[in-house]
Amino acid sequence: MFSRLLSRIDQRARIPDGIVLYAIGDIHGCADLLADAFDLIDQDIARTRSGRAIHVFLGDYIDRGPDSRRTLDLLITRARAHESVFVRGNHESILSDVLRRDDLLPDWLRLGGAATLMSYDVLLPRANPEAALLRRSLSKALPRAHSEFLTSLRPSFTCGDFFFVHAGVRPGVPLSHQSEEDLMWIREPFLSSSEDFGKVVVHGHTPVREPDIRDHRINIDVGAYATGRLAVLVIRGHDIDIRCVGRPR
Ligand SMILES: [Mn+2]
Repeated sequence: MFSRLLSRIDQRARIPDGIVLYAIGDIHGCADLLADAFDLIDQDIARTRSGRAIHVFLGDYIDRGPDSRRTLDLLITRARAHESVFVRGNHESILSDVLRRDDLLPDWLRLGGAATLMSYDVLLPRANPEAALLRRSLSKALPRAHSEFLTSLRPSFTCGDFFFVHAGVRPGVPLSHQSEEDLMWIREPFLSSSEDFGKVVVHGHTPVREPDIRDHRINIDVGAYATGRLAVLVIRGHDIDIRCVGRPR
């Protein structure tokens, strides 16, 4: 396992004393990297003997990468032993919709859904996959714990001065009035905005070469499925660390 301290910055923003928060961005079926991230977190917890540790996962657990099924297994297992918050990504949203209706299958496959089907041993015909048939096969192949996981996801999570979300927020709209669609999908005008959103927005969804840390937002999606790296953001009081597991750069 490789880990490297990329950044330690002090901001005015903080979380309440006694809490250490671990945030993980877009995993996209990279179960091995997720397991490495858990090792890193376990070492950190053992080393610092932290009081209350909260894991926050920023969504896009599935699709594109090789092992969506095992990723969900790891997340569900982790949550049994650790206080965990699971935010909904646009990929989980599409999968939930695909399980209910047939017209979104082409969209899902374009977004890497075929890798998820394969991880559940659902065969995808080479030409003209019939949506209704695939939907039934997938529903049958999906363990109950996984479908419950998909329905349990939340749009966002707030801790102290931080707002955790999959994609971002719409500038000009209070955090309490954001649409779920924006929280899961937005890129612009969020990414270019220099607005003070009221909290530091911690997000993924738009891959960056290195974690992007600014005063008003932090992007920790380093594109795991394409780069072989996964970032873990650690917040303690007003200290922020970012570490990466996986391939060294
Ligand atoms: Mn996304």
